[in-house]
Amino acid sequence: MSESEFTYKIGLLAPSRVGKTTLIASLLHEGQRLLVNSQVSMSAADSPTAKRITLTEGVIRGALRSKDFEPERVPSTSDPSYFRLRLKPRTTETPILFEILDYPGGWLEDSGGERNAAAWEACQTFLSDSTVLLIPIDSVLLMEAEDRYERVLPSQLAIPQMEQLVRIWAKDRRHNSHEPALVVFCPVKCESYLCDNGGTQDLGAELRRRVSREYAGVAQVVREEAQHAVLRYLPIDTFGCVELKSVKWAEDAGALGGYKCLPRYRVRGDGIISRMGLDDLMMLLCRQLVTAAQSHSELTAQMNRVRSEHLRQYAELREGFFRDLWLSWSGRRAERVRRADASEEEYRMSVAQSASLFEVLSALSARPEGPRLTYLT
Ligand SMILES: Nc1nc2c(ncn2[C@@H]2O[C@H](COP(=O)(O)OP(=O)(O)OP(=O)(O)O)[C@@H](O)[C@H]2O)c(=O)[nH]1
Ligand SMILES: [Mg+2]
Repeated sequence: MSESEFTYKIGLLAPSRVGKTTLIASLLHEGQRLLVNSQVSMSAADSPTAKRITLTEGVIRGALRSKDFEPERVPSTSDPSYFRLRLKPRTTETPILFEILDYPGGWLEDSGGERNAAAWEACQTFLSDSTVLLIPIDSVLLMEAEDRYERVLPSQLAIPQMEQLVRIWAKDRRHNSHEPALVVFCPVKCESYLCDNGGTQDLGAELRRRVSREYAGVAQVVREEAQHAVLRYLPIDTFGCVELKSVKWAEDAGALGGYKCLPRYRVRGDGIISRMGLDDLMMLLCRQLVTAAQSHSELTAQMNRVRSEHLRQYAELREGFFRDLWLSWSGRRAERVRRADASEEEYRMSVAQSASLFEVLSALSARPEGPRLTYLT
């Protein structure tokens, strides 16, 4: 990681098996697709990230080869890991790094358990430091839990745990109210409830109603603690090529609420992934990230300007005949001038960085928002 790199943290908040890892792995693809023909490129910033993305993709593509998609064939995350994506303008050397922490969602449910309490602590620090919070939501669980199964929702969606973490996050945002703060509620696995990506029924309004109902407490916490935070709603298809065939509810003493939801999917067509909503997510992230990066770099530029002016004045300050003679003779004056020159150069560079970031911002936010993206009211 280079020193001038601006790192932007994106926090993901969801219990196990919702689709965090799949969502993160899909972001790189979408970023690259979105930036085709632009002055900006996106790539995996390190080899572990590249490896994790290709591994996840390989498993998913394999699972979509058969006629039926069996979710259990995709393994859960066992250890926390950082995904780092680099957004880089072609014209300058100043990239932005997107850092996303992926962790076993089970840790959110039981605070890391006995063995991983310390590691979970570190995950929570990362989450509360993140300017953007993504909340992936299991649409199948939410839409299929009727009648007697509805009571599993608060615990299986980990709503109380989420409210706690979101409160900490929102308090931190309030302390940094000059920075943008964004929460995106992202229903995933929603291919069978929306009709704009191969689905046959339109239950979009019902999905949204249920998200608003179940996550009302989470949204309330954000509004109480960080009034400037923006809450958006964006259903995402990371597969898009599957159709829910059936859902069974099995009694399971180990499952929160006593029942486990077991969905079965049919693979549509040739099982070619057809992502939807990720372009809007990428655009939202970039807009927020670059706005923050820009204000950060403008601030740095401003600080460098003040410092550079101060150093120049100091370098040129006349302090009386004998003192001036000593300053010149001892090389102190030359040293002051050197420092002022270096600082001026730093200032010029930080101004150039602001300009290049603005270039990225315009390239990315030129896209109009898609119809799936709305505000959570
Ligand atoms: N139908 C459908 N299935 C999905 C989608 N996204 C993920 N899945 C499946 O849901 C299961 C869980 O996805 P993961 O990405 O591993 O979930 P996770 O949140 O990382 O889970 P943990 O690692 O246990 O925390 C896997 O079988 C995925 O293939 C989606 O958009 N649609
Ligand atoms: Mg995972």
